[in-house]
Formats: sequence, structure tokens, C-alpha cells
Amino acid sequence: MQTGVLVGLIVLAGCDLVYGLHGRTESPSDAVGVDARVFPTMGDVQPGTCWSPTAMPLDEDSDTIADGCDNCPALANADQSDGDRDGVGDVCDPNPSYAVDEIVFFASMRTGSDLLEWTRRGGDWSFGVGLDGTECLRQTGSDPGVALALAMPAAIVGPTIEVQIRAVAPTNGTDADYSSGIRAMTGALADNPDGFGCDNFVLAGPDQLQLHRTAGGKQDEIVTASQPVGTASPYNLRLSTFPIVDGELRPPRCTSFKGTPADVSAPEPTTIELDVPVVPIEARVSMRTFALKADFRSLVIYGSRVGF
Ligand SMILES: [Ca+2]
Ligand SMILES: [Ca+2]
Ligand SMILES: [Ca+2]
Repeated sequence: MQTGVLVGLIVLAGCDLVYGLHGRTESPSDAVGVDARVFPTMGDVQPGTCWSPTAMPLDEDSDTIADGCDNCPALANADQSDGDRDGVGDVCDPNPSYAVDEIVFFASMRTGSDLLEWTRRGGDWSFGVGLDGTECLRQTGSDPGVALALAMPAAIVGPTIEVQIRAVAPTNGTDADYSSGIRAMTGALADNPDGFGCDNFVLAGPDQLQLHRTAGGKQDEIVTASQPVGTASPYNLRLSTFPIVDGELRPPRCTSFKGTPADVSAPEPTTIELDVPVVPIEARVSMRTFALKADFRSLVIYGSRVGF
């Protein structure tokens, strides 16, 4: 995707404040730190509408719908069902009952050029043939104990990040702390800015999914108990910064499930929620590894049409 197109999409994501035909009018009753908001429950995106203004002829999920016209480009959904008509298919919609979501970025990782404009914060990021025999984004850096990140150039409002990751090998041999994951960064581009991260810790015992918060350029303590998710490589990882539940904004949430996107019919989800204040967020998205080589596939970023 070209820079101008991406920036344009992001601008649209942040400025479309009047989207939606039918909204809830009641205020959240028990949310802490959440202002009264109106979230539309029905949009007006017509079936078959292409979300990308540029042609994306590949079909990542092999459901016969080309990526740029697929309302879930990384998950097979030939019927394109979209109950709230916001343009994001039911099976991948971060908020399927509220017409607030949109696809703002997708990279199949098969073309080798999808992420060339992103900023590299260490690591050896390159496109190549991964362990599954297909093209992917590979982080093969050998820096021990260093977060190796690739960050997108501009911020998105209320991002949900979804990616398929396959951990490959540790790079420091003995450290038990190997991880790969995604992050919504609310600070300036730095090695470890403020924001929320969702990592899967692997190769040192049972895989664990952890949602953590960073602040002041330093990673805080893990703010939720980790949960084992079994052997999960490859696994799909999703970080929703502000999911909407029963009409209220909820804290960030990590979800992970095993298998390829085509296996989503039988996911094994693990959901973790944080008891942290819900605040407006406009964040950059990054992918990262820590002392770990990994293959990344099928990056989807959803933005919010709701003005925070
Ligand atoms: Ca498709
Ligand atoms: Ca699809
Ligand atoms: Ca939808």
C-alpha cells in the first residue's frame, strides 16, 4: 500500500464522526471513567463494498473474495456476513453489534512490500519463505534481550491489531523470557513507548498469553495473570484496545487462538481483560519480538469510526 493511500485511510478513520444510522442513546450506567457516548448499532455499508481504494487481487484466506474487497481478509468467510453493516465481517468484527469498526490496513505479507514504510526499531526484518513454506515477514535478528520492533508510520484511532505469528527460535539461548507479539503505542516512536502490548511467551514451557502496560518508556509489571494457551505456534493474536460491550467501552483485551486463519471455525480463545481506566487512545501499531525469531503473517488493523 502506498503512503498516500494509507494516510488517507487513517484520516478517514479519525474524521468520520457522523457514521451510522441508529445509535444507542442511554448512557453507560456503571463504567468508570467513561463518558456518555452514542455507539451506532447499524451502518450503511452495502454488501460487496470494497474496503480498499486500491486493487488487492490476492486472496489471502482462499475464500474466493479478493483481499481488498474481503470484509475479513485474513479469515475465510465466503458469505461475507456483516450483521451491523459496518463493512467488517461478523467473524472478524471487533465489535460485531456496533457499527463502529473499519478495516484500515491489511498486509498479507506475501508481496514483500507491504511494510517497507514502517519504522524498524532494531531487528532483522525481511520478507522470505517461512516455516510453513509461504511468504511471510521474518524477524531473524540475533540481538539478545532486545525488543525488536517494526512500527507503522502513523496513528490509528482505537486500533484492533490481528496477526498470525509463528515463533521460530530463541536468540539468546538461556533466558526464559522469549516473546513475540503486538503493541498499540500511545507515546512517540521509541524503543518501548507508552501503550499496551499483547505478547505470547513461548519456548520456555507452556505458552502464555500476557497483556501488559508500558509507561514512561519502561515496561511495567504484567497487569494481569498470564494464562496458558497450550502449544500455540502458529497462533493468531489479537489486541483490541477498546472493545465495546453492552454499549460501554471496555479495557484492552488480548485474544489468542491456535491454527491458521482457515481454522477459525474451531478456535481456542483465551481472553484477558484488564481493570484499567479506559481512556481515549490514538496509537501506532507495532509488531515485536524479544529474544526470539518469528514469522509474521496476515496483519489486519481495524480502526474505530467513533470519535474519542
Ligand atoms: Ca479472501
Ligand atoms: Ca475473508
Ligand atoms: Ca460488522
